[in-house]
Amino acid sequence: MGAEFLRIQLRRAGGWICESICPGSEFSINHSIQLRAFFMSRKVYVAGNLVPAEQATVSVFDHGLLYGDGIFEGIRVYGGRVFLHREHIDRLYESALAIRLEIPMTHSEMIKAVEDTVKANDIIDGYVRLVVTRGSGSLGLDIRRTSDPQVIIIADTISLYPAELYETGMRLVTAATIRNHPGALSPRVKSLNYLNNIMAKIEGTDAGTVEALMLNHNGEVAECTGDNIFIVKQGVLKTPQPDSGILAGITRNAVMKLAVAAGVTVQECVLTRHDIFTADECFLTGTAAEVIAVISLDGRQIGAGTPGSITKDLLNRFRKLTQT
Ligand code: PXG
Repeated sequence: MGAEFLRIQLRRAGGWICESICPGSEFSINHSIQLRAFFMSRKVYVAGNLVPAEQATVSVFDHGLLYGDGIFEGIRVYGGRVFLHREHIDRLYESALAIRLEIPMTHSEMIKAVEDTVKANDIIDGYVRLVVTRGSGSLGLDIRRTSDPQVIIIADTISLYPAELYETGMRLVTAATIRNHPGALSPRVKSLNYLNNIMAKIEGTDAGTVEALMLNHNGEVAECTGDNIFIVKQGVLKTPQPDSGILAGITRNAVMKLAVAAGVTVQECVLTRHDIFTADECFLTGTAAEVIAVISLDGRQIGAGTPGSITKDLLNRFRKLTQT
């Protein structure tokens, strides 16, 4: 749906009914209420200013759009506080360094801009999407012919995995699509090109799961499409090392620290599908997911087929951390 079309719909007199979408129907009314709520209340940070969402635009010549040339962060807000803010901003700047993108703001300016955006949108519990694009340029790859990297900050509510999955645990399948080879584009860069993960996510969706496991170029376990993976075997917590071709997740790091504090041994090591099949417990971590149990992989039940005790304990500890 084009922005101009949305604008016309939203400006229509007579109570915001999107007649041309589906005249007078419940869908039309609900849809228009949602659109109005989004556009009327949201303020988006773009080009150094907080502007109404409908005015938040970037050029079609921006290389973020033309080539996926840029980086992003997904950050949670709990109780009005930006969670692990410094860690996310540090990772953003590391991604920028890796792709030779100069962010036109300092770390502290970025932190303030995120906080201002959260406040302007009255977000108490929600989500921040922070995007930095290469900026607009010519129809060619040369970064020297681009200018004005764009910093975009969107603060919104968050959509999580269905609540019952936190009780039951989720099923997982392995995607045929492998994770990007670290020698091509390092998965440690949270780049605007997520097609690798999206292709794997489609495979999960086709198989009826909400996530999919991705292996690396060596056939070892890497991570899921938007979450890191852990197993528990004989009381030891294990997770693939960053070099195995994964995003070094901020939640992953926080959970490893919580585990150590709880007296659990943590190992970063090579894991295969066999290790997952034969684990006592398995769970995923991510900004959106927090900590969520996995109860089967490719039709093989993991452990007792229910969320394990260490998984549940770490979820509790993590939730406490988000509230402190
Ligand atoms: N691996 C990948 C490939 C991810 O994209 C994680 C692991 C977990 O990292 P964090 O730092 O979040 O613990 C991610 C994060 C989204 C969305 O909107 C995706 C992520 C985070 C937030 C939102 O799809 N992925």
